[in-house]
Amino acid sequence: MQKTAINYEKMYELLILARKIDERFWQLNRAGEAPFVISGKGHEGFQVALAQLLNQKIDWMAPYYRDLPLVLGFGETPKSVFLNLLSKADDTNSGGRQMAFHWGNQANHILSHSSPVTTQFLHACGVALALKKQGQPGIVVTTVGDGSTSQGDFHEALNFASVFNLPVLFIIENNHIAMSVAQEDQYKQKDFSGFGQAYQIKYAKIDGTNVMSSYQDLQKIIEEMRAEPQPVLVEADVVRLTAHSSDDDGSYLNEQERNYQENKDPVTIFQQELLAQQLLSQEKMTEIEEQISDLIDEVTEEALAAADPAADTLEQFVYEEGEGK
Ligand SMILES: Cc1ncc(C[n+]2csc(CCOP(=O)(O)OP(=O)(O)O)c2C)c(N)n1
Repeated sequence: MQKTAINYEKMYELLILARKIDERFWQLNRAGEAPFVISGKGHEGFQVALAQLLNQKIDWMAPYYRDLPLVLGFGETPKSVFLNLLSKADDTNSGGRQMAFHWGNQANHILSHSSPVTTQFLHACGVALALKKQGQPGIVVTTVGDGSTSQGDFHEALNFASVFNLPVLFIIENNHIAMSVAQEDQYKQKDFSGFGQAYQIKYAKIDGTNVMSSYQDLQKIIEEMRAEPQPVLVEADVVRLTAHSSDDDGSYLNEQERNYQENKDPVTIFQQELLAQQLLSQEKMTEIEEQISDLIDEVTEEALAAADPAADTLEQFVYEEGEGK
């Protein structure tokens, strides 16, 4: 199969778009406009690569709350994620019903997810089973944090996908902390390869802070999954560059932990590699950054001015509508 050229500019645009949206979200939170922010800052590297490798026409996604870059790369627009943040009437995810960062958009093949962590792993299996039964192509990508591997759903999903040989790409975004609980207090293994072995699923560990190496690694995995449908477990090593959410201050991390994380910022790593390999010039990067900043200013204003859901629509989009339902 002929390989398409890697579009570094597109990946840089998505990376900067996600990072700058995230920064604006925090500003809106601190300004009292957005009640809650949970951030993918530090998780962006592999997501930007993965978004390029998926085919939205046939693939599906069951993401979790740190996946802003992934959903932006899978059809969500800057405006739609701002409307979601602010629970506005025209929020295409849920009309302002779902908690912010619980994306879901059938038209974009993005499953709405529940707040109990890891439920999306089982939903992904359901979609993959349907694809398989209907003889449709496509893979399902689902993501989760490392602490969430303690949930039963994680193990049920891996076992089910293994037994039924379902094309699910399970991704653990390992930022080595679950809220304020350190890795060593959550699980004993050094990595998650043992789960691959236990459930007889291929396992790969990738540097999720590095766009370029993530692209190479994920490309190979996805090509194999398309050639021969099968589940794969990927552990993406990432960093969490913020507190767990806007509701805590991250003071449980010591200085050494914070320094380590800041040195693994995916934006800096990608910028350095693009420049070193002369794939994008400093001028081009600055131009992209300025354009995106302008776009975000525009979209922020539009989203803030957008209408809130009307009270008499309260019961819409929550339960199936119609008589007797
Ligand atoms: C079943 C369940 N238990 C607890 C919570 C509260 N909670 C939300 S996020 C979170 C931490 C999850 O940590 P991890 O899986 O490592 O993901 P991260 O936030 O680090 O990306 C917890 C405990 C929840 N949403 N669902």
